[in-house]
Amino acid sequence: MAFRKDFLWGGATAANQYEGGFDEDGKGLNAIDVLTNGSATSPRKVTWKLPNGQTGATPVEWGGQPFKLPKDAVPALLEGYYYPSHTATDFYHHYEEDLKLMAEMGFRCYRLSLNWARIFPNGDDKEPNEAGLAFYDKIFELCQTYGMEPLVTLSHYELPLALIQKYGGWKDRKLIAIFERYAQTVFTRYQGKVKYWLTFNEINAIDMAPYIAAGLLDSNLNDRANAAHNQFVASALAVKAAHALDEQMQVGQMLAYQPAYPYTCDPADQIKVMEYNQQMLFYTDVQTGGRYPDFKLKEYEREKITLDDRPEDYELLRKYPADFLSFSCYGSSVLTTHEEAARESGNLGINGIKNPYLETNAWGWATDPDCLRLALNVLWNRYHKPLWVVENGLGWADELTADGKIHDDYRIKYLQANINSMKEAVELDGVDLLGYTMWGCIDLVSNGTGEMKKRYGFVYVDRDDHGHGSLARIPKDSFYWYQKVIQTNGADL
Ligand code: BGP
Repeated sequence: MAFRKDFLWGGATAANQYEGGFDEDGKGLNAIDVLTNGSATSPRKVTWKLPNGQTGATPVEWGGQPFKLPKDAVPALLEGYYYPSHTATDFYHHYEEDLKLMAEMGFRCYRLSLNWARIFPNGDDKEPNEAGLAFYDKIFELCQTYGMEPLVTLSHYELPLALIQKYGGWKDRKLIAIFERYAQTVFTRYQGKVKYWLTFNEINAIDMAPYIAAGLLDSNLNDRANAAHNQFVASALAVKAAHALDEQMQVGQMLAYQPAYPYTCDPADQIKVMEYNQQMLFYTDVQTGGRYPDFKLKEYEREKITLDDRPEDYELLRKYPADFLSFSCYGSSVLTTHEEAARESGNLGINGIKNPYLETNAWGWATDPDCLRLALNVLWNRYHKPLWVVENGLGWADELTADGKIHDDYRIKYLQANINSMKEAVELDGVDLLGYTMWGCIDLVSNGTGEMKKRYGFVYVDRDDHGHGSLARIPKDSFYWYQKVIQTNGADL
């Protein structure tokens, strides 16, 4: 048997894409609550206000386009815009039904995130919001009833909006202490109910989506470097707090990592891939090794980056590394210095270079049957820490057929290949793998585009891109297939 006996099979969601209830029971606004919807070809926008009352909407960073709000603009909720996170797929009012569906599939684990602004509505409030804390009590109690181990992300692109308005987001090191207090509050409250925690979802997204990942209003390098540093120190303090409270608690890192291939055998393409890996893994290098890798120090010197750091930060980073490593991986990408050649051969798609050996979905994401084995080996061989695949899945515009069902054989095919790839990493390569949580196990709003039609779930939710629909839950064919996978511990795919 390839997977360990206690392998944590399950699914994953994020509060801002799933919960809705954006202004209920004392919840404050979250950074994403002021993000509009976009599409496969147009970015989501941040809506803002100037002190003189002028308002507007600016596209978030998208495919390397620089992002900058007008001077003095602060993100704000405006009339006349559609904000997908406000109702999402309404887990806030459907949690009993949804957790029951997860239990029916046999989930041994459920990855969710806490909406920070539900607990500290302004981020730096004197007291936490009891109603917010109580909501998650109910969730964790149900998880216990069903024997599902929760895996909880403290900040899955969730940041109280007030912390952006007041401090400009994670570029300000004051957020470290604010986050530490939040972490301590929830560790204490949920002690005995939650053992596994993650600090920042896809921490390296600071480089690709600075507003979403760190509440930055500008994609300049200096702010991004400081935001990353502050999140590193905040993560180390979370590890310290968790261990001081309960030796059983484990706090992991979460990275977005997918393999990249050179488009040609030109060594320049191979260098591009090497640099891509350096940049992706920089975050894990720091969170496991406690020091900045040399290439990054050189880059900061070259770019004249000034970190607002302290000597004791580095002691914390050394003393409190992440307990385990988790990552998201959906496919793979291709890099090249020969864009012209790729365009001429028809291999340049909406998401950059298309891999002629792989299929892509309608959003240009390549489905790669070997991506997990490759990614797991890179991470295992470099860090030798227990690994956890916490996001993987296929975004598809599922259609309800006349029989009232969703026949998502394409999703089953994708998952068969991906789970098999993971199995090879365990069986053939000896990777220590703790679990697998398929992304968006019950349909939710897309993070990248804010759309509803980009669905990942085993369960369909009746809701469209404009917020209409009954919110009824309908198990897809993949629901029954995954049930069997879990029952046989991955032996029967
Ligand atoms: C990851 C995020 C998730 C999720 C997923 C799929 O980057 O951690 O929040 O949404 O990607 O992306 P999308 O929703 O854009 O399809």
